[in-house]
Amino acid sequence: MRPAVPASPRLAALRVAGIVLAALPWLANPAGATEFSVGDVTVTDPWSRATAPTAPTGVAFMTLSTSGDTDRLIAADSPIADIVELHTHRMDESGIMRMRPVEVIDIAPGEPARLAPGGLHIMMIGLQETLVRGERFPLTLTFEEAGTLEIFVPVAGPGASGPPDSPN
Ligand SMILES: [Cu+2]
Repeated sequence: MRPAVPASPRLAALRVAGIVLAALPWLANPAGATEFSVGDVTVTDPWSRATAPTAPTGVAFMTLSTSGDTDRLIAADSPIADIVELHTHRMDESGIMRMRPVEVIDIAPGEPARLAPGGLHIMMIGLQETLVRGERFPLTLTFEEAGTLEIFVPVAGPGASGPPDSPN
């Protein structure tokens, strides 16, 4: 068994509301967080944002943690996009935040990698489908040590700042 992720007030509220995450085709820990695991690596609360029908790109966010040694996310892939890249945001010379591809995303023991708006994210380029709020899409993550893991990413509203069930 892996250590449980601490419950957040949001997730506690979800349980009170009687939303049964366990009925969905992904793993839910007792705290109600959405989790996927392979080897020592756990992916917690993946989410994405709805896109306009003509949008060429989409993003995915999540937290990556390891219960063992250091690992690295080295690739991502999805049938809904032509290319999937690992990205971060960096300030350019003129003070504008711009996205940049990164080769890997490090996951150190006790230092989860938090993919979130304004920072690290997974970029889906050449979207083959519109990302619709309330739906989810498959995403395959490849870790250097833990190997390959397929997750399902729930889609939140277009301006969401967190997973679909959080108050936006
Ligand atoms: Cu990006």
